[in-house]
Amino acid sequence: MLFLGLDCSTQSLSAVIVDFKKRKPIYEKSVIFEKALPQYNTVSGTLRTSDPLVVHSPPLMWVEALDLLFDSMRSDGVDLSGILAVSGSAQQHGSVYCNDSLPSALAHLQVARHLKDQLQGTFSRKTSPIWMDSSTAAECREIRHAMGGVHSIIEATGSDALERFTGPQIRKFYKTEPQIYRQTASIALVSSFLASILAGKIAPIDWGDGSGMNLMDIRGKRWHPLALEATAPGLLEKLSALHPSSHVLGNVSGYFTGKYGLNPNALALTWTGDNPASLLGLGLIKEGIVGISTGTSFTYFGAMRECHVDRAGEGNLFVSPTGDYMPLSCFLNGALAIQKVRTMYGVDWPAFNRALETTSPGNHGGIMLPYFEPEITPKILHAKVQRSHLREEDAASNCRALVEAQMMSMRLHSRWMKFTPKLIYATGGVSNNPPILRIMADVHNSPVMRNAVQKSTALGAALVAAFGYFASKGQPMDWEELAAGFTDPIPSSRIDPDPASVAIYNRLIEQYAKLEADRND
Ligand code: XUL
Repeated sequence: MLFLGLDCSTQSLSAVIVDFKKRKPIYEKSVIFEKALPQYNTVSGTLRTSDPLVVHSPPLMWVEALDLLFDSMRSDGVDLSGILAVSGSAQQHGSVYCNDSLPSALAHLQVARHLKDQLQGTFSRKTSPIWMDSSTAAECREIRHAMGGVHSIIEATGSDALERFTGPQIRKFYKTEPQIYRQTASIALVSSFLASILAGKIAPIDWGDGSGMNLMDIRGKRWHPLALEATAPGLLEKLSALHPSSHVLGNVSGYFTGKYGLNPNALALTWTGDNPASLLGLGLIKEGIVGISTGTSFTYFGAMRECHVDRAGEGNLFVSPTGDYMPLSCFLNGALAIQKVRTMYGVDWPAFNRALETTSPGNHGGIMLPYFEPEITPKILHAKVQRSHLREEDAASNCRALVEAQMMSMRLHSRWMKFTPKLIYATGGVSNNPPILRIMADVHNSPVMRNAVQKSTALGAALVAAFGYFASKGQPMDWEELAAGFTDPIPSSRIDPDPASVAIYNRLIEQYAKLEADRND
């Protein structure tokens, strides 16, 4: 019994196939956008302009990547005919704008032609604003005001009006290009757009990714009329319906069966956001364990039964794929900031790790505020790196200062969740890097463990596919029973906090908090 999970992140499109009977992934593959699709001229999957606040991606690149990924699964000899259901996840908040030719183009995809040639005419906007875009401060203010202020919008949608969220981005588009906004027939999330291609028809938006829009009633799980009105006129007609993450859309499009040999009876499901999928892919179904994802952004999250929002407005509350809640804090200067420091000091990964191993916890008081890009948490609109008791030319200390800052910032800005982590599951980009996990364990004063599957988001999506499949056959499964065995951490990966280092960080974090509070933006 095979299930396929896809994940479209900022930098790549990945696939994980799980064998449900054996309870393990049997295949993983990624297409890296910058490498495999250089013709889109992206930097790590993103398009930049002279304004550092504006960050978009070309949606056609994601479309072309789908063909490349299925093509490489085929050339790897994967027998796609055994797959029973497909779901996926994608970077959250990004939006895709299409004209009224999309439904017919999706319904008539021809096997003999590439997806990109058949879908390129369907976009009303050639680029998609993504989660790294922070150019909508004015629109956030307007939406927040129209919804009755910061507390009202947080209570209504689970988050303050935030620059990267879809509603403020849609409002900016409506204000700057009203004509094209009017001509736009449908606005999708990256997740629902890609789900539409797999299903051959416009897909709903799931509750998990829908919570990252400032448009969904976080408790009622339906579009919030006041939020729609505060965002742009006629918006409801452009959005698809909201559904649970494991909603079955029908069978996969004939394009994928005819071209790549997917089974015509394979089910296509709704897709969700990468963070909600990751929650599941780490097995965080009940409250207790914290997940830290170390992708392009670093995120800190867990499962929560009650709907408990961050009244200070920094963190976000999403619906989890299980229907419970998921509090999350997102830090933009994650893996890309590490990449920047490595480039700046000319250190490869082994040298970066050596730098962490040869410097001491607390860095002799050397602290960095690591805003290489505008930051989401805390909100920093202008990129600026600040150092305290840290010489810029000291490469090794700067490597350590960066990772310590990332971990201390996470600890500080996740206090609202009221979780004291007893155990952290680390996943994503840099989580196979023990010196980074050592700092994570010591700063958070918690054991850290890793899973065997690096691609926990795509794994989560494959589990959503399995859940939807069994439910559709009238054999619904409990989420814990479903995830059991897939998400167990590797026992030998456990790193326990070192009490002496924990004591150092308990002091250093106060200095870090002060430096952050006193920063001059
Ligand atoms: C979460 C967020 C990021 C993206 C990255 O709110 O903005 O984690 O989902 O893909």
